[in-house]
Amino acid sequence: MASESIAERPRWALLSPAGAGAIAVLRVWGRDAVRVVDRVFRPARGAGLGTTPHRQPRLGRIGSTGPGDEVVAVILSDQIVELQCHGGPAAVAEVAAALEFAGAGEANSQCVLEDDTRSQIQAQARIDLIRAMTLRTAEILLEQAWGALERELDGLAGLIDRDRASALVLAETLRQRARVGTRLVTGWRVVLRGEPNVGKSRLFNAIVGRERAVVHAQAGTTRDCVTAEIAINGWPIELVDTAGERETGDLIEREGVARGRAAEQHADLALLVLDRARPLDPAANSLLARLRGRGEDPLATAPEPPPTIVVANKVDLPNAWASDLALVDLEISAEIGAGIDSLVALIAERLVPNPPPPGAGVPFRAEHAQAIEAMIEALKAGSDAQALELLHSLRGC
Ligand SMILES: Nc1nc2c(ncn2[C@@H]2O[C@H](COP(=O)(O)OP(=O)(O)OP(=O)(O)O)[C@@H](O)[C@H]2O)c(=O)[nH]1
Ligand SMILES: [Mg+2]
Repeated sequence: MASESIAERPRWALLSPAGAGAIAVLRVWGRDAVRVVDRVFRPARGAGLGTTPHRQPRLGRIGSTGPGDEVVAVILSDQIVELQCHGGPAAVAEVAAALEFAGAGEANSQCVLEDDTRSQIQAQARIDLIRAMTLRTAEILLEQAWGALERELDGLAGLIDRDRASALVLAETLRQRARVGTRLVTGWRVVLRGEPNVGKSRLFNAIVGRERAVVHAQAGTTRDCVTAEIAINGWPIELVDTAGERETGDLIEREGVARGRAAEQHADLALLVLDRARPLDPAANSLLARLRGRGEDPLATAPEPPPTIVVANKVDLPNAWASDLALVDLEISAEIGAGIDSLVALIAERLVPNPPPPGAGVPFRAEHAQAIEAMIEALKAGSDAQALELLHSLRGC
C-alpha cells in the first residue's frame, strides 16, 4: 500500500450496534475495497473473493491470527464489500484487526450514510432515520432521504424570483412543518399535573396501558417523576407522572413537588387533572390559573406554562362541583377507562395539529428550521438575493 495516500485507503466501519448480538455487519469501501478484503478472506471453497460476481454471498473465514471468524462476504459493487461475522465483540475485533492488517482504515459508520452520492439533506435524513422510534416518524424521514425536502426547496427557489407572495406562503408552510420535523427523533414530552390523589397515576397507567406507576388512596403517593415512552398516532412521546402539587413539610415530598414543577417547565403539553368528586379548593384553582396562564403572576420572571389540557377525573363518582367548569376540556374516569381514547386523540391533536401530508418536504433539523426562519425574514424584507443564498446554503450547494 506504499503508493497509496492515507486518504485513498479503503475504509471499514461497523454498521450494526456495538455490543453482543448474533450477527455483526461491517462494510469496507474504497477503490481497493475488494482487493483488501480478498487479502484476508479464506474461502470455504472455490476461488478467492475477487472473482465473485456482485451480490453473490461467499462463505469463508477472516482473521489475522488462528482460524479467525466465519464470515459471509458480499461484493456489493466494485468499491463496496459487506461482511457479516459473529456478533460478539471478540469476533468483530478479530475481523477488524484483519481488515486493518490488510490496509483498511477504521471509519465512523455515519460515513457510510454520508456517502457522496447523496446530498447533504438526504444524508442527514438517513442518519436521523436510524434513531426514528416509530414507523410514522421513520416514514417521514425516509421521504426526506428520498429528496422530498429538496424538491420543496427547489420549488421555493423557483418561486422567489417570480412570485414572492407565493414563496412566502410556501416558506411559512415549511416553517410549520419544521415544528413537527424537528421532533421526529426527540419526540414530545407530556406531563401530568394536579393535586395529590386526583388520579394522575391512574390516568398515567391508563394511557400507558400497564401498571407502571404506583396508585394509592393515600395522598402524596408519587414522589419521583415516573416516565414512560409511548406513541400516540405514531408520534413518540415521553409521558411524565409527577408528585401531587401541595404545600408540605415532608422534605422528600417537597423535593418531589419541585421536580414535578421542573418537569412541567420542560413539557410540550401538560394534562391538568382535577378531581370532580370533591369540591375545587383554592390550591386547584391556583393550579388552574397558573397552567391556563390566567393567574396574576406575582413573579414577573415565572416561566411561561406549557399548553394545557384540563381533565375532570372520577366522573364515575357523584359530581361534587357546584357548577361545571367551562375550562375543562374533557371529563374522564381513569378508573373505569372512560374518555381515555378521546383524551389520547386530543393529546395528538394539540401536539401535532397539522401533520405533514404524505410525501411533503419536512425540515427535520434545527438548522433547517433556523434557515427557513431567516429566509422568511429576508423575503419579508424584500431581499430575494439573501433568501436565495440562505436556501442554497440549506440545500448544501
Ligand atoms: N372512583 C375513581 N377513583 C379513582 C379514579 N382515578 C383514580 N382513582 C383513585 O384515586 C386514588 C388516587 O389515585 P392516584 O392515581 O394514586 O392519584 P395521584 O393523583 O397520582 O396521587 P399522588 O401520587 O398522591 O399525587 C386511588 O385510590 C385511585 O384508585 C377514577 O377515575 N375514579
Ligand atoms: Mg401519583
